[in-house]
Amino acid sequence: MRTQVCIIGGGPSGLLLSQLLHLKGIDTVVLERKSRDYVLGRIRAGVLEFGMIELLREAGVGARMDRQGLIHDGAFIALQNRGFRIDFKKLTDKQVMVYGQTEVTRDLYEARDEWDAPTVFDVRAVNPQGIDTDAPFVTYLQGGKVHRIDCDFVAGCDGFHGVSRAAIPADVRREYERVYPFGWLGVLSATPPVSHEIIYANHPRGFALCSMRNLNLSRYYIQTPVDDPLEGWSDAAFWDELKRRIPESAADKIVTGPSIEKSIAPLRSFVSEPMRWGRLFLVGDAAHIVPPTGAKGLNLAASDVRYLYHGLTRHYLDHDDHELEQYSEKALARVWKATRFSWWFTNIMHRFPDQSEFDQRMQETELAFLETSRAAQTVLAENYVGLPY
Ligand code: RFL
Ligand code: PHB
Repeated sequence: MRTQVCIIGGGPSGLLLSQLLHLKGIDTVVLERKSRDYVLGRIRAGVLEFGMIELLREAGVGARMDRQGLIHDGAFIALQNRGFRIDFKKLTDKQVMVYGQTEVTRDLYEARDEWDAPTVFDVRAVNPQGIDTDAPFVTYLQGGKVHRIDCDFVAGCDGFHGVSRAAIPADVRREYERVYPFGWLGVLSATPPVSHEIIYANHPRGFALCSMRNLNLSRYYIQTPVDDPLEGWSDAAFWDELKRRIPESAADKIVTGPSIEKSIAPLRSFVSEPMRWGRLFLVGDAAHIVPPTGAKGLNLAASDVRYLYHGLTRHYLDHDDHELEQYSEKALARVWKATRFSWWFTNIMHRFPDQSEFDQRMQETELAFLETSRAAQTVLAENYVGLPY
């Protein structure tokens, strides 16, 4: 088989890139290791930056999002029984939208159904080859047979555990990593959210987050030790712990219910450079991971997609490779800024096991400064709604 751009990974990055290129008449094939149902069953991100919202509209998949997504003008920072609000709208004139990654992915798969887009599920042993030549190709196993796709470019959209990043020679690649000594235990429940805006709670017992997917679906998280077994967390234990970490006014009115999904996610910051090697381009989690505190992971994937989509469009439609050549540099500049923001927000909101009294005072002072300084709040808001592309 032959295509113009072979896309490894059918998560949000791969699907959005394929959809945007299709609208410009550029052919793609998407190879996905799992089934469609498995991909749609993963509960992940919930907050879309305004830039991603616009990109989804441009891709022709914004209709349901515009009907069902919840526009948020701000968010709360809770400090035990006190707190303050960051008003994104007032400070930046921009807003974010709460619309789950699951829904974004569903909209993208449904859009693919309309043009019979080539998607190969349940692939094994995916191997990008010849990426430093003019004739790259990707081989994979399916149904016990080896298949080969010849292409002009390979887009590695296969997430943190994918194969694409490792196709860049080790002596070229530089990886930067910080692993945090805690995880997030997340629960999804079919209950009305406790607050109409997201609450980020700093508490001596650990961080907690109250979020949502829609007006009858809540998403809550609590910081847990990184090696905590999930089996130790009954629904009752989760709700008890969450209530202890959020302000009493919220704890008193929270509606609890059985968990529909419960999982623990480790927290890490990770950046791999460069994001391009020959004819291979890394996109999204394949190249970088941020802790979820700033809600940046999916949004960064979208900004990578946008840079690559513009580069490939210029290549095919205008025979101009300038943007493609700048892909890695441009994407990484934005990635590092979001990495900084997510690291900072994680540091000020969580309890670290080795936190000294000095570290604790610094954290309290960061929060006190944020509470009282309009400039500090503007910095947070500017990053939260999304830095310019
Ligand atoms: P994905 O979603 O991991 O998709 C990669 C796809 O590639 C497939 N794959 C392969 N396919 C073929 N061959 C191989 N060898 C393959 N290896 C893997 C996988 O099956 C998968 O389908 O990466 P992508 O597309 O770059 O998207 C990135 C986002 O999923 C991720 O950044 C966000 O979910 C991060 N994230 C959040 N981001 C936000 O912007 N806002 C949030 O509020 C937010 N909350 C979160 C999050 C991530 C979380 N977890 C569990 C990691 C909350 C959580 C709890
Ligand atoms: C979510 O709703 O899953 C969510 C919201 C905000 C975050 C992270 C996750 O910072």
